Amino acid sequence: MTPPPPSALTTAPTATPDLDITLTKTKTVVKSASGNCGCTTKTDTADGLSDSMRARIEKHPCYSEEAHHHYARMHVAVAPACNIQCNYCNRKYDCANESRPGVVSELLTPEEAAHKVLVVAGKIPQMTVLGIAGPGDPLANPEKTFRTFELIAEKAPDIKLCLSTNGLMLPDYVDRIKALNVDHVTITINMVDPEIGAQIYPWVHYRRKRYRGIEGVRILHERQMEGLQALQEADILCKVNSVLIPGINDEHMPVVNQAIRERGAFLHNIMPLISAPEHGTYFGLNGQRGPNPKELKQVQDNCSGNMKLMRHCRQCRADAVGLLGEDRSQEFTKQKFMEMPVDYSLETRQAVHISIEQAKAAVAAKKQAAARIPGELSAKTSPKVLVAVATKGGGIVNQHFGHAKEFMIYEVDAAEAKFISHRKVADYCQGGYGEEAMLKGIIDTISDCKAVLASKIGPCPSKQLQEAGLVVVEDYDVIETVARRFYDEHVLKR
Ligand code: CLF
Ligand code: SF4
Repeated sequence: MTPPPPSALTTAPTATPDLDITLTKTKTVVKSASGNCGCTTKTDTADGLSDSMRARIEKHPCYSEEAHHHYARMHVAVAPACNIQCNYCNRKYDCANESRPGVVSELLTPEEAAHKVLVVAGKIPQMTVLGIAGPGDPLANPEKTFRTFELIAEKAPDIKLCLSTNGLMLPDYVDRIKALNVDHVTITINMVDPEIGAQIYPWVHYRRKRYRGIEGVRILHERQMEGLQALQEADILCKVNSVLIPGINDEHMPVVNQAIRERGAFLHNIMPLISAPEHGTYFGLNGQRGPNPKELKQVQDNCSGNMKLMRHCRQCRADAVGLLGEDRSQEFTKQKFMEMPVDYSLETRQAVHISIEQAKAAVAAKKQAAARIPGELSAKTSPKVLVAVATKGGGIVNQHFGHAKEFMIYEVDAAEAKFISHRKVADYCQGGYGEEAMLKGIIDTISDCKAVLASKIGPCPSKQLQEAGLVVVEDYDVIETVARRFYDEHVLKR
């Protein structure tokens, strides 16, 4: 098959992120002058990595922040059972570790899952990773999990296999994981002190016996540490997810961070507890709240000097499909994908990946060109400001303000523009009309930012954003470049 040209990616029906970086539309329209901002760039989140390590993560959207702008993942829900109880989980919903509670998955057999993966691999060629993350624990369902991996490894060898587990059964399966060439494993570790764990886990079911309270938590903790160590010895990349639960493990998180670092974890993903009474979880029903964005950032910052932190997690559902932050699972319900023909072509996929790599290189060059050499005004002395970015992916400001379902938040100073989080918002454009109530919610969500960067913003939201003290920037360029222009104009000149 003829490889598609890079430009074909901009119009592909797969909603491939807009990778048109010829940037002919580039223009900066600063509609207000009430803020600060700017930037320089850092070209890669994988700083300090060896080439071989970079090669292992460069197409994994969770392990590489840069990759998540370009590459997609999908999950298949083949693992319904679980062997522990977390106080933030209600099993009639997806696993809260790796999904949004309240979203029910359709369970698949390994054969159905393999068909789905091949269908999606044909329709979304930038999908590079297949993860099994629930809705229970994959290693409490080992035969279904490993059978699914076997089928996919056989039929789609270019897709990376990824596994997320609570760790209880991990030490028993590291050899099998290695043999299947699963190179990325996530363990959810919320504590290394069983006293704290006893507030999170009421029971653990281990080797045909149920252990309640701290006795069970001790087993879980020991098995998690043993599993982590074994992954390191087997040279399998391990990410640790930790659910941040205010008042329970927030002050404990640096200790968790240290323990996992010592045992070779590659990446730490500290993510907020999602808790609401309607989820029917113990925490939700008992008023345990999740952290606010400031609290989350504070804990992440406290741990960030020690190892790589993941800040772009979207807490996906167990049947997620698409780029992180976009949810295309409804396009691939069981009823739909079972009727879709498989159109998997390794050659086509490789051609698309080459195009993506070319686009990434072009973005990196633009970042490099915009890089500031810190002078008198260094990162230490220059003010840090937050900006909210509307993007469809590709590392580019390329989305209309009204179409954004989330904003990426960058922290900008004289040295760099650094991605720090994303914030979900209600879609402002409802059937072509802006909704006032939505706009108020959006402004509240990004009120601590100094600017909004979008490819287009209508006059009405623009006016209200300015009245709320935000600078409105219409531009179409690499995110760091736009942020840099803004910072120069509104921070340095002042
Ligand atoms: Fe899935 Fe998890 Fe693999 Fe990624 S998700 S199994 S490592 S392919 Fe990623 Fe989703 Fe966050 Fe998980 S954004 S919830 S970290
Ligand atoms: Fe739920 Fe996952 Fe915890 Fe099991 S490990 S109880 S599925 S959140």
